[in-house]
Amino acid sequence: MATMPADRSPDSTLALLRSGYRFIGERCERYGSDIFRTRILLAPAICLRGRPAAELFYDNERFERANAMPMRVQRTLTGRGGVQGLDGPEHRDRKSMFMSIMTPTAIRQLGQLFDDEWQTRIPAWEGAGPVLLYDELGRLLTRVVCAWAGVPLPASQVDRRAVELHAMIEAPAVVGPRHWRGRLARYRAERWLAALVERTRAGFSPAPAGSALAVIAEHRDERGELLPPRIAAVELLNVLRPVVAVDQYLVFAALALHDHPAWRERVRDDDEAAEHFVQEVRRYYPFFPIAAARVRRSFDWQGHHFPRGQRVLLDLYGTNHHPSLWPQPELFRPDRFAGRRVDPFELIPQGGGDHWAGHRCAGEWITIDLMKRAVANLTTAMRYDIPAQNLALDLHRMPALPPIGLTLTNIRGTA
Ligand code: HEM
Ligand code: MYR
Repeated sequence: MATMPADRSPDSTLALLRSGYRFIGERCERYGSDIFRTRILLAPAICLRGRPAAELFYDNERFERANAMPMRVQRTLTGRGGVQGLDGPEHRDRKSMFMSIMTPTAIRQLGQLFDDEWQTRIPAWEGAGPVLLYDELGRLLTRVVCAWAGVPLPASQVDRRAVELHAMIEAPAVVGPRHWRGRLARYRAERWLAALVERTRAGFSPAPAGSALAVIAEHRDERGELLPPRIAAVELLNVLRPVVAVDQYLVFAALALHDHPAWRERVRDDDEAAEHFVQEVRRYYPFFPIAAARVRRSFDWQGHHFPRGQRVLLDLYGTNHHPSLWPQPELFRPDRFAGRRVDPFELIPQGGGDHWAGHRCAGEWITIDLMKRAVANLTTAMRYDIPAQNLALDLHRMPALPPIGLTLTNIRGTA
């Protein structure tokens, strides 16, 4: 057996929360190894990064997801009883429910709603003072995703639901009030959506055919049973929350356009350049740091032993920044995607492998589509200034955003 480098600390949970996105990468560099042993939440865990590691991690024969996510992540970000923690036939069934929502037509409809809403907002932004892009896009995406998903949302409720969805995204990896706000937000949002599912099933709040609400409320599992209302709420939130989370990538895209102004011209009329730009935003900027699984049954890999039940953490950020996959990984260079096949285990900001068979993100195509539309809107639908402000990314904080999330001023529509 090869010896696996090991962290000396009796427990590294706090170090992981404090180091943030570089926790695994820093240690891999220190140990000269893409695999090492540590202790997280008082139990042994194996950390991995790189292409072979990603391919291993997405092998369903070797890993499972039950009890893999720390409870603090389940109680805020993902919820409990949803697709993220399922395995085997149950996962296949639930995942196919999500994938059935992601048709090209549905993705186009969401994108059209997003563009329309963006156009509608421009006059309000023109008259306004500084516009905080993260908050503004959070509200915009909340309206758009609820309309698309068939979830009724009165105008008076938009702010509150947007704040709740943001709270869930910001909470999993922090301690203190921000974490507790995320827990409370999840509790409230699950109650709201479980009641909606019950009303929909009873015929009081009909959902448009094919909408996420209709698909989830009517879904029957492999035993022919409807999902319990609370689980249906968790799954509906697995659509609403991450669509709103795309706002972080949209802020990063705006930041990248600001830092690399030559790309403003290049993305404008060139779809391929826009595609490379968006892929580089997903690769370069930090968002979902780590995926977690447990060893399903013991095995050996590259001379290392993986004992049954052990937690394994795959460094998504670190794989996207791995020096052997990405020359000069700390440079933002969209051209690196020119002529490069996008490999399912190399570019993994939203997980790797296959969307249907594994846990790769169900919303990856939506994310890419919304990012392209936002880049087009930022470069063609309006002009704006970015006043002096602190735009440094804080890689110690998960999720990382510039401190006040990017402020635009002097917005003018071009229409
Ligand atoms: C799973 C990231 C947007 C729905 C995941 C995973 C990651 C991820 C890392 C887990 C992969 C794993 O466990 O191996 C992101 C990021 C997004 C995003 C960074 C950008 C904002 C979306 C969108 C949707 C979505 C827009 C839906 C409309 C899901 C679902 C899963 C998932 C349902 C669970 C899949 C499963 O367990 O099989 N996402 N996601 N995500 N994502 Fe996303
Ligand atoms: C979603 O809402 O599902 C997509 C985006 C969420 C990004 C959240 C980033 C911070 C997560 C820290 C989790 C640590 C996992 C071990």
